Amino acid sequence: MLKTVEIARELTEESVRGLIERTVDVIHVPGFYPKDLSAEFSDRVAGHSELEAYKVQNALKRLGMGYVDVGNDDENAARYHSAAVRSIWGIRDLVYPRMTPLDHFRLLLEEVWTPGATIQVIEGKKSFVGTCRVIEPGANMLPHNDRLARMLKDGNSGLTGQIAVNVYLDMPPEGGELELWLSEPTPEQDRIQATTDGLDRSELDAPRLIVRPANGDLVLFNSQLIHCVSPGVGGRRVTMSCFVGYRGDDKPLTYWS
Ligand SMILES: O=C(O)CCC(=O)C(=O)O
Ligand SMILES: [Fe+2]
Repeated sequence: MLKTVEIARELTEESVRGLIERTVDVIHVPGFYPKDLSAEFSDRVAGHSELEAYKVQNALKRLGMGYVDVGNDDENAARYHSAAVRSIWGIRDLVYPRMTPLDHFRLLLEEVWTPGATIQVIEGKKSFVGTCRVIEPGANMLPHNDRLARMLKDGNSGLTGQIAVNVYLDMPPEGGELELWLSEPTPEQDRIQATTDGLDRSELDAPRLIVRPANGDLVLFNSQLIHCVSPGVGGRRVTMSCFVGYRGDDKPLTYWS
């Protein structure tokens, strides 16, 4: 029999550990960021001159290059790292002196996790953190999982767990839900993802858990498990996100985008 789904409503050391151990399926904190500020921040992100389309799917646009866009290319890696901290500052400036939702999250994470939390270093350099994504209505994302080691040349990140963090700033009137399969890809499915955008939905069962966050909500889930976003209807979908890396209960967490 399938176990019941476990939803935590608070960001605590236990709930974070629960995601890693898979005793918690999702952490969903409603009203994490004020609704009025979510609307203002989304407008600034969506109207930003540096908003870039993903190389492969241009209905997905983003502010801040994610490590996923490096794609094992040295020039892209150099571009990613040289812009990393400047991009963090650029996004912070959009609402300064108020806080972005991810800056608030980074502080809370440091406070709840006993050994603390810090920016992930990749190949000796600081990472960017806080990608802002704008997804146009109808855009189709493929089911996938996210695992830093798959993107590294030596295939070794030192992480034993990875969590996806999203703050939902502007949700479409319909669709745009977060779909969670609560299962890991097979080794074959993991391999497929090294060279594609994701998995064929028709080859998977139905998602086990569907989360529909409201504007301002914070959601964390285990990114090593298969997940997807359903196409939005009737409006854009704006989020701010990062990953959190885990390497043991007695080690600091790290974050990057
Ligand atoms: O936007 C979302 O709800 C999830 C996006 C995603 O795939 C991730 O955060 O890893
Ligand atoms: Fe993902």
